[in-house]
Amino acid sequence: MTPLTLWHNARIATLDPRMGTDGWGLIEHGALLTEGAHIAWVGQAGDLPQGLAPSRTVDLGRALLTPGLIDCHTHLVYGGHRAAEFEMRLNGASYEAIARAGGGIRASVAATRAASEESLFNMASRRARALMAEGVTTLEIKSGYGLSQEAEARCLRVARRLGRALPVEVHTTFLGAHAVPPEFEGRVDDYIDAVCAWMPGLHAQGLIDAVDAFCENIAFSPAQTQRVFETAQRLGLPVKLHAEQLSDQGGAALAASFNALSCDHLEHLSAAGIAAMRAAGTVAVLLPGAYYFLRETKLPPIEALRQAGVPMALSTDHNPGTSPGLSLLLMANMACTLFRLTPLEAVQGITLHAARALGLKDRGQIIAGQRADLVAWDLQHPNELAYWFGHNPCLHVIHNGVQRP
Ligand code: DI6
Ligand code: FE
Repeated sequence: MTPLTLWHNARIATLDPRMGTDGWGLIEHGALLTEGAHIAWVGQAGDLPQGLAPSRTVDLGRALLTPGLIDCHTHLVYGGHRAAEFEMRLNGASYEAIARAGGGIRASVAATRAASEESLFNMASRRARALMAEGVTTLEIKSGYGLSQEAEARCLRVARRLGRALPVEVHTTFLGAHAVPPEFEGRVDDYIDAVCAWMPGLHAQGLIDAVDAFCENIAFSPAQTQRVFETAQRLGLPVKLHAEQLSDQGGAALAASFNALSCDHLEHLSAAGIAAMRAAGTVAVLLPGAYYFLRETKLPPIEALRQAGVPMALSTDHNPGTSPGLSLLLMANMACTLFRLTPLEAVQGITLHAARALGLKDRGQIIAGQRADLVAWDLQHPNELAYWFGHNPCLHVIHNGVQRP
């Protein structure tokens, strides 16, 4: 039998709607038993099952315990940075104009191709550690700055290696259809052929958990996106989509027709897109960091998503062009201030709904049977997670039932 660990003297925000009526699922004098990597029992300390002999007992010192945070959309592996482009934008150039002139994503592609696997690993590892320091226990990482078979494989290998080297679970997403690399200039359909041709080999190497594309007027059309999705579907890989960020391309409805796990960005999402996502059970991933950094003014249709009951997740979208931030808590705060999410919605967005955006049902709440991914915070109430910013109240992180050093 796996030994039990008892974690006690905590206020626990379970996010279990069966506990209480406000959605937080708070347990005031909480205790929790973990068995290996899973939660075996959670409840009031006074209700602890009798006759158990935990092999270890940890006093959490009245900390607030929440599910581990999940960053479900990042582009963590890339070379260089684009501070000069930020400066150009502040001097009047638009993101689209810079992209069309060969800057933007392509500049990061050049820097990524020039970087060794070791240096990509070291840079991405520092970024992952910054996210983890704020309680991230599950992390999605996309490729998309290599854009050749070899460079995409290198980035995905780096992502896999991060998951082995660090106490965080990494989910990889193949985003070959992120931009057209220079060698395919003017031959966009040929590039899509290449992306589709690389996919089986990358998948056979165990490098892909999901497939994504950038469906946008400055990137790939719905018809090109569909070809990428058809290849993913043949390989049995789930899909997700950068959809409706800068314009309405009908990408969300297309993705929903492939039962996409998530559609991400969504500032220009239409009512038809919402209906399709709702019918398919597709999660809406909102990215306030990119909205903020591009100084967008068109808000995602939050109230319509809420009314439709489409789950809303939040993520950093960490990338060198449109969201160079590494704080998921800041995204929770911005989701409230910029998008008017409630603090409960914001916290669900970086836990429960972020798990669903990755197709994961075994985490995101503190319930018996779920993974023992937990964060102890120096906070009284979980609404403070969306309140403080520029300050890290994380005390301890428990990943797979083990407290991180
Ligand atoms: N949408 C984004 O916001 C990022 N990728 C995408 O498809 C931007 C990537 C970049 O500018 O480097
Ligand atoms: Fe993105």
